[in-house]
Amino acid sequence: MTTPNFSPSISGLFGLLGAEAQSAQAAGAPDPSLIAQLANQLFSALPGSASAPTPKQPTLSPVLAVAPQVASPFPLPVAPPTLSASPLAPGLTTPVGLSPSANDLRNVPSSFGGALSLVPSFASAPKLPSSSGFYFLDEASSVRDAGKIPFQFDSISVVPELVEKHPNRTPDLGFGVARPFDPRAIRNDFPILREQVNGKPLIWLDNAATTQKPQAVIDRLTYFYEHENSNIHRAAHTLAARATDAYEAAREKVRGFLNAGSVDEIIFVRGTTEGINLVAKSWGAQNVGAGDEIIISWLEHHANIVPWQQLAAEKGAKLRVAPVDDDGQIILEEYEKLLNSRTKIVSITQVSNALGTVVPVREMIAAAHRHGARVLVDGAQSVSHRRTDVQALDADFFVFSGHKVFGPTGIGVVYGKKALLDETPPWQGGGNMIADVTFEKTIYQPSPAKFEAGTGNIADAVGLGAAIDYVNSIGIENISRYEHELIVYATRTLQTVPGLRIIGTAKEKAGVLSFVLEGFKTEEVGALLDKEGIAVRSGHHCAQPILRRFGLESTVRPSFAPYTTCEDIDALVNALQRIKGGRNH
Ligand code: 7TS
Repeated sequence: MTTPNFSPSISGLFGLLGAEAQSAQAAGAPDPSLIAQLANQLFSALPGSASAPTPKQPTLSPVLAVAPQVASPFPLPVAPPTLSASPLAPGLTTPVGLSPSANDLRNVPSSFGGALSLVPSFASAPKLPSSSGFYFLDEASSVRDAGKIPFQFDSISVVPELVEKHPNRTPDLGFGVARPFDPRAIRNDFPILREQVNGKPLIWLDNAATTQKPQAVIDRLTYFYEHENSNIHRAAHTLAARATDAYEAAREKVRGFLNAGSVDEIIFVRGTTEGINLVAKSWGAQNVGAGDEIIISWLEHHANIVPWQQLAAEKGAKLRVAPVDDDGQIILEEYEKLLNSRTKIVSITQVSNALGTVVPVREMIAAAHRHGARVLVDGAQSVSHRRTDVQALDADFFVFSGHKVFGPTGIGVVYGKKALLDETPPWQGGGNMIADVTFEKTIYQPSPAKFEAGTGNIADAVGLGAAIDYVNSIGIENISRYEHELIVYATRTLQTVPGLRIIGTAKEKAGVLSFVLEGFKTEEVGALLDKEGIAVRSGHHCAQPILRRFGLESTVRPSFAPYTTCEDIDALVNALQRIKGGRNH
């Protein structure tokens, strides 16, 4: 076993605890009292306690520093462990190999303030029985999630940001930690993941195109059609009331999910594409004129290029494009140079669907606002990976698709600031959006009805509400944290495939990796992987300009979700090794 390279203060702690813990591990299930004792020793050494050796520098979780505990069935050449650990879980860490249960941790003192996260090192130990779990201890030092913790852990970390955020006992820590985070349990929620494809178990790595649907969403749709189905708002009968209640309850769930100020700011549309078109063709048509400028970036999906191009052509306005560097990150200084008093709107993605780059939209919005421009954020690739707070971002418009966040297809959302929506004319006219119609004149409803002409996608809006409940039950922060580790793991292991080049090397990435494989067309790689039951997207991902920026017409793109496991990534890497090896022979 490789010895983790811990900082001196922590290696002292390991010296204290490591031998016992590791021998317990070697002997099989560790003695619960030993675990409690170890945990007590660990926590008595916390900064702030009398005997604590105060760490000189924040100690990183050894997430990437620990050798695999269980031999991989795949002969996967893994890069030597390094201490480039995730900064997400700083704090004290236990020795490797602990397998605590809820009861074992009952005696942990609460001097640290009430939040403890048990973080297994799944990234470095992909064959552990489970991959992740976050548990929180309350002030009384009992584990909130009663019962055995069914995982083996490589580390236990006190998470300072949680302690700060939740200094007092908080029944719900604010982001739904109702159940342990376990990708395998999450996977079981998705019936389609039990499918066989070409005689192999399906490995779904095309989440950026669409996510799979949990049973809870499927059941909610069925329930709607079995018990609630009606058109909404119009008829005064029981089912109309049920359908209307369900639809409006979904709107409230979306409001909470985005942290919008009011449900009046939430408009249901078909998806991101329709949402951007709505803004371009209503707000844009009203506010963009000849000589005005619209800014997008090189990272955009075609859905965030074409509607603006059309608007610019129609109005005699100019489309300007913020460039990216060789890592695929927007060059902020160049972006700022594009802003001026003629800039009417900036429309930018929060996460690139082709490269996975996370875009610093908050800073870009602030800069645009300094020049009096409005900003639309395309959240299609961000909402399922990180918390969205439209008020904190100060976004003027924010759009996303339900199907990319475990909801149904055909439903999406436009968030718009209320004052803006009040001034914006409707896009489409028809039923549902009017207050009064004569042949001379129509008076419109206020937002959101003003923008929801005709019978909307009622059932799927309700399904999206169920998807949001589902995400909340896992906790979006838990998802972000886990997927960060997955990306780190996938980046490292994919690079072991000879001739594989990752496209897009931004510092911060979410959900997506893109690559090309020397000697193979991307569609060939996609087809060969499909034979192994592995679904990835190969092609231009509807983002041709950014791929051409890298001299490419297409890439292979695996993309991740909380049900993705390190085994899925291993299977991908092994299949690629075989594909490459086969061609070499
Ligand atoms: N914006 C971004 C950033 C996207 O990734 C997508 C879809 C859209 C807009 C359009 O969303 P829609 O739901 O209206 O189609 N992206 C992808 C993809 O990457 N592969 O398939 C669809």
